Amino acid sequence: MRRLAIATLDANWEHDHTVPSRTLYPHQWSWDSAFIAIGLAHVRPDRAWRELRTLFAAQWADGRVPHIVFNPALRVGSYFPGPEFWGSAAAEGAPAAATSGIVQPPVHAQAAWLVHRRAPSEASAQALRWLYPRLVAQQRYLTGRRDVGGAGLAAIVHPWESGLDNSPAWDAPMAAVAADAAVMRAYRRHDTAHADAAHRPTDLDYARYVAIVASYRDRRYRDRRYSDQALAGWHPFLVECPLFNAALGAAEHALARIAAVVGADPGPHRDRAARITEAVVRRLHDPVTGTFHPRDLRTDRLIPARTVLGLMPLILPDLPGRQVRAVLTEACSARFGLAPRMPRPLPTHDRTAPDFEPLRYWRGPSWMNTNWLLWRGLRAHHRPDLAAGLRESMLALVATGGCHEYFHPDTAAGLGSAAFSWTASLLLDTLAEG
Ligand code: 2M8
Repeated sequence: MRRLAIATLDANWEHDHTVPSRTLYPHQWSWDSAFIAIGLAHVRPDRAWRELRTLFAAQWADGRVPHIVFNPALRVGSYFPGPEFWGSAAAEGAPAAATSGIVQPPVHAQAAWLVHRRAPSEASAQALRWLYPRLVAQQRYLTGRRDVGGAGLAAIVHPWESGLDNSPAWDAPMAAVAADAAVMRAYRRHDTAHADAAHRPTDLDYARYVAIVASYRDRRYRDRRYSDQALAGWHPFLVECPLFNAALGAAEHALARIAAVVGADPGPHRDRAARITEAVVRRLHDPVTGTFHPRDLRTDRLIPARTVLGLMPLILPDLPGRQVRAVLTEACSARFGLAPRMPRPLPTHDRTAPDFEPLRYWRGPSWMNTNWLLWRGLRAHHRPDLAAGLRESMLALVATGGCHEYFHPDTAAGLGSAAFSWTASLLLDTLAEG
């Protein structure tokens, strides 16, 4: 399995970054690169740092780290929506490289810390010194311009920013976005040429994805908080996501550790981490369901769907005991099946829900990254029994399905891309840290 993982990562290496998949995602993706660096640290540490440096070289002046950095050498049409659709060059403060204008969960500080901790050296300390101000700027952007709700959390402006694109969590806010599936006749989807359409988002989903991007792009991705351009006034999709904000808080914990290495003050990071955890609990925890839910800022209501997103605040090391227990109850229920002995890792959606779809992307299949995050959270909260059960099931998943992008949650049959980078890299980390 280790050999398969290394071969997958080597085959997906593209001169200064790793593509998530040669067929489906041939450019550089933001949170993929963070997960990839974590695995590369075990086998190709220089490349792990290169991966993060390449991504942050495309950071915008306002601190946003774009979710895609486009490879200019690829032909037009190698991914949809491509650089011509995003039009980043027209936006103020965009880098020279063509990028998207949206972000993904900020798991990069955590990744940088793990890469350094794996083999601390003068070179890794130097890499941290380069990254530290950039990671701080990323946090500043997210907790500043993106604090649309005014409570100290970051709002996502597109389902793609969550990383769980078509999660049932987004059905309600997406239903309010005006779009017609027929507009997709004007475009050529790239994903359905490489993967089964029944395993991917629908055309109506895509029509809405495109409409939300167009709305943001046409305002040149401006998102000042207080002005006539404030996102709250016009943007069709604004949500506080539990995974995204748990990553935001965990990043401050990682930055506190990084600060100590680079000679900066860890104190402000610890303070910010505490404030984010408090806000995640206050804004996103529902004492009735016991789990966390996204908050739709357009209605100021919690979104009722119980998806794997609701378990992700477990990655916050300072999550209060009451919420830790509640999340574990949810994770160990029939909805998700966490146990000291479990045949399969957690699905991405509540197995008992009527809209659970075992084959469709983020609406049911098991993914390595959400399970890896939970595994880390279980260890942080001293549940070695559950962490061990989950780890075994993750290894069995890849042993059965290979380094696929996602997996049937019962059979472990591989779905999507057959050579997917973060499956390979997180497998390496899971194997190493047994
Ligand atoms: C998927 O998202 C992209 C859009 O960003 C797509 O569907 O084309 C998601 O699984 C996302 O989490 C991931 O980062 C990306 C690349 O692997 O693919």
